[in-house]
Amino acid sequence: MRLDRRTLPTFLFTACCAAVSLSVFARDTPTATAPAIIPLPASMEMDAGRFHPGKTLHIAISGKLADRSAIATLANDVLREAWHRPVAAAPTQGHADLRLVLAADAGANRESYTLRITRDGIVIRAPSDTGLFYGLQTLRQIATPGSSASAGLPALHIADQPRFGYRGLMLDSARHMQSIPAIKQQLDLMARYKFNTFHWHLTDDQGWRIEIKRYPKLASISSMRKETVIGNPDNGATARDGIPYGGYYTQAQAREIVAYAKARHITVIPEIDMPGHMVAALAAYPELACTPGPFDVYTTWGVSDDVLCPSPQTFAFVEGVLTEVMAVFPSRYVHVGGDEAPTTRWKQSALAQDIIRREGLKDEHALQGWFLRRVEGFVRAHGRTIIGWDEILEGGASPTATVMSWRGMQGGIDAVRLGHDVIMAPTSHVYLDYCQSKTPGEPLCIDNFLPLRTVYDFEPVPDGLTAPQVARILGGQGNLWTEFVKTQQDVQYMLFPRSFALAEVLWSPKQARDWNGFLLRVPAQFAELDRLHVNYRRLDPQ
Ligand code: TNX
Repeated sequence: MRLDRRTLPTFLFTACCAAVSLSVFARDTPTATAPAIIPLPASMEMDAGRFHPGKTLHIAISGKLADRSAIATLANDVLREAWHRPVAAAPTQGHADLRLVLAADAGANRESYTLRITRDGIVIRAPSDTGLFYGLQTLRQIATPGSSASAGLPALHIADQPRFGYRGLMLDSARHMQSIPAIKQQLDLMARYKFNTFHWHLTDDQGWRIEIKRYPKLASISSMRKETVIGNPDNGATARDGIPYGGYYTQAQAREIVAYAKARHITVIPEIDMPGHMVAALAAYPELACTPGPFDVYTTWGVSDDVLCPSPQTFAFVEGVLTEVMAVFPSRYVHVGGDEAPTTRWKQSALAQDIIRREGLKDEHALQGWFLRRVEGFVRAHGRTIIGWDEILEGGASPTATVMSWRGMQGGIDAVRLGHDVIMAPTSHVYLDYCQSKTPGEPLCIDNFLPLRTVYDFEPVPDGLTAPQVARILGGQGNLWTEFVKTQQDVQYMLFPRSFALAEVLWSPKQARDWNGFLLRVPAQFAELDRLHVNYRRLDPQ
C-alpha cells in the first residue's frame, strides 16, 4: 500500500483502533480463556470483558421452581467452592452475582439451559429445575474451585442441550458390591458430567443384592457366596480364595439411593436379570429350577446352564419380586435382563416342553420370548416399561419393550426397525469392564480391550436408518461389570476418564466432537477428581 497525504490519516486511525481492539482481544481471546468443559456445550461463544464477583456473593432465583431450596443450595455450593466468599440471597430484581431464572419459554428441551456471563454477572436460564441444575454443573467447571476471584470469569454465552435424553451408566453390584457412600459418590460424579440414568444391576448368579420381604432367603442365602475364583476363568483359572463374600441392600437403603439420585436429576433403573443369571436365587429357592438342585451361589464367572423354569411357581416368584422392586424404584423402566440364558435345561424339562407344545411355540428361544412377554405384561399392567438385553428379540419381544443393545449395534438396528425403543450399549465401545490398555501394569480385567479413543469414537446412531427409526434411539450407556472390579478405587479407575468420553458422546452435538480438543480439556477434570480424591487412569502419551 502506498501512503500519501490523503490516505495517511485514515491508515493511522485504522492502525490505532486495530491495536486497541487487538489488546482487548489479547486479554480475552477465545482460545486463551475458553473453559475446559466436559461434555462440550452445544454452543459456546466467548465475549469481551470479565465478570468480577463481589465481596459478598448474591444469588437471585426467579420463576416457579419445583425445588427452589435444592437449586439454591447447589448454587451456594458452587460459588462458595469457587471463591470462598460469603453467599447471600438477593432480591429477584437488582444486582446479583448469579441470577437463576426458570422460564417456561427458555427452551423446548427440559434439560436445556443458557448461561451468560457479562461484566454485570452470571445469568442461567432454563425451562425446568433440571436445566438450571445442568447450567450450575457447567458453571462449576468454569468457576473452578481455586479459580481466583480477583481474576474473575471470562464473559461468554452458552446455549446448551443434550443430544440424547438417555445418558446412562450401569453398575454391577452383584459380582462385587459397593457401599452406599460409594454409590452416592458415583451419583455425584455422574451429575457433574450430565448423566441422567443409573442402571443398577442388582442380581446375578454370584449374588442377590436387594432385600425382598416376601422371599427372605434371597437376603439370608442368595446374597452370600462361599468363595470366589481367583483370576480369570477365561484364562483357565479355577482356584478359589476360600473367603465368603456377600451382602445386600435393604429396601430402605435402595430408597435412599433413589432419593439421592433424584436430587441429582438421575433416574435409577433396577435390573432383576431373568430367566438366566439366577443361580443365586436358585440356591435359596431350588424349586424354581427345572432340575432338583441343590444349587450353590456361583463362585466363578461366566454363564450357567441353570436358569428359572417357566413354572407357575416361577411366575409367582417373579411377580412377587417385581412388585416389591416397583414399589422401591419409581422409574418408568424396569430392566428384566433376558441375556445369556442357555436353553439346555428347558430342552430337558417336561414342563418347558409342555408349554412349547401347548402354546405352539417353535423352540426354547420362542419359549424365552413367551416367558418375557408374560413378565412384560405384568410390568406394563403396573404402568411401567421393561428394558431387556438384545437377546429378548430372539424369542419375539413385545413391541412395547425397550431393547438394550449390548452384543454390538446390530441388535439395536434390528430393534428400531421392529419399532422398539433402543438404548445402545455395545461391547465394542462402552464396556467399561474391558481393559483400557494392553500395557503391563493394568489391573486384572476382562481380556478385551477398550481404550479411551474408542469410547470417544462411539456413535450411537448408525447410518442407514430412517428419521423415525433414529428417533427411537433414546441414547446410550456405559456398562461396568464387576467380576474383576472389587473396590471403589477400581470402579473409579475403570470409569475415568472413559466416562468423560461417553458423557461427551451422549450430550454434545455430533459435529462438535473433537478428540484433540477433548484431550486438552481432560486435565482440568483430572484436577477436579484429584481434589475430590477420585481415582482415574492417566492419559497415555499421545
Ligand atoms: C456379558 S452384557 C454379560 C455380563 C458379564 C459381561 C462381562 C450382558 C448382558 N451380560 O453378565 O458380566 O458380559 O463383560
